[in-house]
Amino acid sequence: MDGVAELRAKYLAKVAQAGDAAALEAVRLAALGKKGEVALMMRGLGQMDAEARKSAGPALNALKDELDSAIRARRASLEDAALEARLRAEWLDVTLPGRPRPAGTIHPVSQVMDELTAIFADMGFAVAEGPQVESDWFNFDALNIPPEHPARQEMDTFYMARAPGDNRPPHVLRTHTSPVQIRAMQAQGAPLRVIAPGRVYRMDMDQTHTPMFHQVEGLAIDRDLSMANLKWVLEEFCRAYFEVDGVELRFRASHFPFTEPSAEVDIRCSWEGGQLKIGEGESWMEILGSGMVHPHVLRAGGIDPDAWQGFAFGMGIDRIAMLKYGIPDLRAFFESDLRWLRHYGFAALDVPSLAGGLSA
Ligand code: 2NM
Repeated sequence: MDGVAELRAKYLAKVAQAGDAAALEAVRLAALGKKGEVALMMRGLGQMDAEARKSAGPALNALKDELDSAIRARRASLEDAALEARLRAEWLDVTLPGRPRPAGTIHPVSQVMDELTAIFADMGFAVAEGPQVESDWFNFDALNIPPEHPARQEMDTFYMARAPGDNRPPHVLRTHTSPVQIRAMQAQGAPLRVIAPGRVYRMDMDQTHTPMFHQVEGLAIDRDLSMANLKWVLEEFCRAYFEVDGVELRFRASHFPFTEPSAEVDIRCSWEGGQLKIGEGESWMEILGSGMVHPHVLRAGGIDPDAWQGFAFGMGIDRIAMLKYGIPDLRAFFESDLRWLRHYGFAALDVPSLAGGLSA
């Protein structure tokens, strides 16, 4: 039966030409599928006489087996070729050097905030945040700052506008982060340990002042807290932050409306050769304000001053960043000069931790 030879030649050629798995499958169905040409011929065997069937049957079976093997072989070689192409395309030279580090850096203020957070977290302080636009009650009254207090005068505070005819007291841009502490007292009650880092605003602009700067305040409330606990916390903080064991602090009596007694805290340092060294020398540098929280302030926070005491402190983040990292000019902090940021910025991947090194 010469049909077999023709089919064989036709389908072996098609198998060889099939360029991918889908084309090959189409060839397989056309030849060997239920309605394929080989199946049709096999069905034709029934109409043949016995003699013809005797030679045609085995020939068709042999053809079926041969085409089946050819298709399998072709499929295997197509798969090999596809894998080969993929390996060539996905080739990777693991000996290449690393990519250059990303252009962005962490601003010194952010770096120092992360350092502060790690140090105080280790002493059990959580981070609290609050709005930068505050009511005058949270920014002043709650902190025992009466309406006639000089800090309330227009010259220091940025006041928000009210709609014409609205005579309620205007909101302010917070002049310290203390309102966050009042909110924390009200929301969480006593005992409490929080720090409040963030932006604050005062109408002041010269060599050492910008109208927006960063402050961190700390507040601890518990039974039987005293200035001794305050002093230990501040010493621990300075030791960890400035990374020197021999820090020495000096407390000077002072006055703040929100604390009684109040103290300004100086750190022993030396300026020899114009270089600041913390913990040695004969100079003292003021670094923060502190005190025992005034009973009026505790009450504003919903805390009973006969049952609880609190200590609190506040310091300028920008200033302690300048001291630690040798940055000379405050105003450059907020100019977004890329050369300054590249020089004083920190790599995005070295996150400060007490275990891993704060500024390593
Ligand atoms: C300072 C100095 C002294 C202070 C007080 C409070 C509050 F809200 F808890 F009463 N927070 N921070 C405080 C005390 C801040 O900054 C120079």
